Amino acid sequence: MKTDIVQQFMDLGYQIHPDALRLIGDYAGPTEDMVQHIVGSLDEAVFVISPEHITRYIECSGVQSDEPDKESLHVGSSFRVLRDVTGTSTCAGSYDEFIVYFNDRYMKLRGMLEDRISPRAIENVSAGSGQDVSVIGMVSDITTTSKGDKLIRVEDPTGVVPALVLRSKGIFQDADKIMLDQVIGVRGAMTRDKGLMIANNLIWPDVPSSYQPRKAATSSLAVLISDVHVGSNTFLEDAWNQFIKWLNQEIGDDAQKKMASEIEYIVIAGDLVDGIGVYPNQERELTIMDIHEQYMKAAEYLEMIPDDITIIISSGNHDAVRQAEPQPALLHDMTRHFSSDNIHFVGNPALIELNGVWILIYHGRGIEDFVSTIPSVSYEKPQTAMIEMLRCRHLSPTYGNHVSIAPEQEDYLIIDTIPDILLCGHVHTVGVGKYHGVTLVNPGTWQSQTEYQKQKNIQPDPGYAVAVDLKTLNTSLLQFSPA
Ligand code: D5M
Ligand code: ZN
Ligand code: FE
Repeated sequence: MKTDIVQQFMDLGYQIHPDALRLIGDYAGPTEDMVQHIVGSLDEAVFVISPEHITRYIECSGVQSDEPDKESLHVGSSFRVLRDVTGTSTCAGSYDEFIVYFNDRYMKLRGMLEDRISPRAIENVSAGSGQDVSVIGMVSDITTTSKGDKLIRVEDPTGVVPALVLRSKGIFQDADKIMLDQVIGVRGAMTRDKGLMIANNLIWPDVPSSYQPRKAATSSLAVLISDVHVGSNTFLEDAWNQFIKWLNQEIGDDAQKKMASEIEYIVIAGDLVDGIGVYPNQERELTIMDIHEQYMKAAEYLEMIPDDITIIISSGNHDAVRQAEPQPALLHDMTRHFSSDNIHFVGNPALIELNGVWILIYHGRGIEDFVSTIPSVSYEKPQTAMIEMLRCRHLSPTYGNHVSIAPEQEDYLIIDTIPDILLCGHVHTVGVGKYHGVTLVNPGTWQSQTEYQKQKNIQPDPGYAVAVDLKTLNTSLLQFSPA
């Protein structure tokens, strides 16, 4: 049956990318309309079936009928790690590695854009005249001209073209959202003499608005938290203890206790402890001065959580792993302090599956770049940054600003497959939202305002947790204050 699909593509004149072949081979769902569906969505100039085409088909299939395909729904309780850099890092930081890294980023994001745009190689457009052309490139520079227009430099492996977004055009408001080093599609007209493109369309890789999230077959709750910062003198131990009591059904009304009894998972999006030497003079703000003792204290707290709750912990910039992203999971040297076998450590980012629902966990340093670049994105509403991540299909597009990125052989910060929930932390503010079917959650922190945040006027939202019903993807915001 699988060879049949491959043959059908070839009969229609298409080639199949080796990774796409592998995906077809691995896919166990219904395939009757696969060829027709994929070919029908392709632009005329596309001759290669890419892995993205197959993934998109798999993601959309089975959910287009009114009744979800029962077999595709997950029954029972399960946790799986789907994607994580932990244990696979190859990076040493050489120049060649940067080329491989950026090439991987370009090719993957280009694959996502090719359905909607038929690009020309940039070396072939720069000499052109007035006609409409499309390119897909990485944004290497953004400037504002003296007339107030935006000039962006777009690069592909063959060349560079400057594209002008005129202030008078409707697309200008989107030009404000372009991130340096993101991959973008530009459609426009080449000027006759200057090798300049006048942009008419800007196209983001994005998540299709028709995206239908996966859902669990039965009701179960995942509680999402972040930035616990155990060991800091601003860690809110009293509020945290209330949270633990609620998990143990020791406090709350009947409905709140029932809710606690339905929790299957707790996911922590990084900064479990405050760490040591993360910023200058940090020791003045610590109650636990030793990193091992911080993790031992954290383990003590987590051991108070009922055993039947599975806990997944991702790394953050205060944790004892390399700072450059992607960050691996905590090493044995620290995880040995946790004796419960219901605790799992994953990297940052990490894509996990809980009862059939895919959750992309990213601590969220990239939010700092989105806030400093895009005027409409703010710390007060972290979900506004998370929407831009999904539009760019990248968690942290800009190289060398707030986020230090390690050049792995592939770009782990790309949002390759669309998650059903995007969970971030780091900025210590609460934000919950939906974008094109994806649930966005930033559950704030368990740390009150620090000295640094006071100076910068950062107002944290402490003591929050977000519960998600994995069957409906409905969220509830919970707040815990000292008893
Ligand atoms: O960062 C929590 C928030 O505070 C996040 O918005 C960054 C900001 N922050 C905190 N400390 C610093 C320093 N030293 N430099 C820059 N920004 C900072 P978290 O990493 O969770 O502590
Ligand atoms: Zn934090
Ligand atoms: Fe952080």
